[in-house]
Amino acid sequence: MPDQLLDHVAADANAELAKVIDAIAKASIDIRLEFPYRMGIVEGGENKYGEQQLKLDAWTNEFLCDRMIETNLVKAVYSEELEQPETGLPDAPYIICMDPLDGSSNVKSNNSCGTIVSIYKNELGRGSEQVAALFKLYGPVTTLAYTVGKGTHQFIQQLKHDIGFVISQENMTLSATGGIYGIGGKKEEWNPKLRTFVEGLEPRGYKLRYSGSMVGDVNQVLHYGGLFAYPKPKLRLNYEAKPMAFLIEQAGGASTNGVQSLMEVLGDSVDARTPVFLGNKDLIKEIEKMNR
Ligand code: AHM
Ligand code: MG
Repeated sequence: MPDQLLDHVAADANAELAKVIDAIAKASIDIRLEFPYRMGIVEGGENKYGEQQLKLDAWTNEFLCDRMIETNLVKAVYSEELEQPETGLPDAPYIICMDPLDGSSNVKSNNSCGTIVSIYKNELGRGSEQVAALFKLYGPVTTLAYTVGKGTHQFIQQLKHDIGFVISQENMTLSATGGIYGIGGKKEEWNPKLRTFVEGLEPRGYKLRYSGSMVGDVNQVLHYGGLFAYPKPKLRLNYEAKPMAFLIEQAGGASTNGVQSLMEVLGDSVDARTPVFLGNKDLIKEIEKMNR
């Protein structure tokens, strides 16, 4: 069976980028095999954000770093779980930022989680300088959505007969009607204008669907349209916000930190956190207008 994901990325970008994305995709089977084995086992340590690290967070981080570096196409991997970037060949073309296991607080209860990856050429830059972004969702099946700036495309990992990522949706487009909303954190952390805006969503037809993992929640918005937000600056600009903004914008949506597109925000450090709003353009415009 031809490798549909590899061929798609090679056609939309180039063979080298396709090789890196393919290595990330192929790591999914091993990652999933570790879930039942390491589920709920606490590492005992904390990551650089002072959050408890699961055995699975640490294992997935190391496994993915190794798979990326061994392509010889990755110069450095910055990760939510690493104090210092993991380095590869100094002349390799790509720089990666990743959240190896997003939504790891969902692991204990067997709810969805995923991997988020952002890829730059030569050096880290603004979101608009990403050459690719992708997420994998470890749900009932593994899906992968990627963009290289030519639309957002979804693949499903087939396990029967031939293992491989098979295209399931090309050029995903956020639905303009209906839609769902999912907002993380506590209402008391939102400003009064935001509270009023959120209260107005259901009368406008939006339905609450919130999973507790950014990958799961953004994926729902990609499929049904609407809004995902985490207004308190908890989520990470480089590891979570920028790649998801690229994927949503390439599907016809928009992103903001409340004031400007997440694709243009310059954080004050590689580990910076940011408020995140991702979804249909009209909703994002309203949020920015409200903050002016
Ligand atoms: P993680 O990368 O450590 O899992 O943190 C990110 C996750 C997101 O997936 C999700 O949107 C958010 O944290 C939920 O956090 P909380 O349960 O603290 O509100
Ligand atoms: Mg995360």
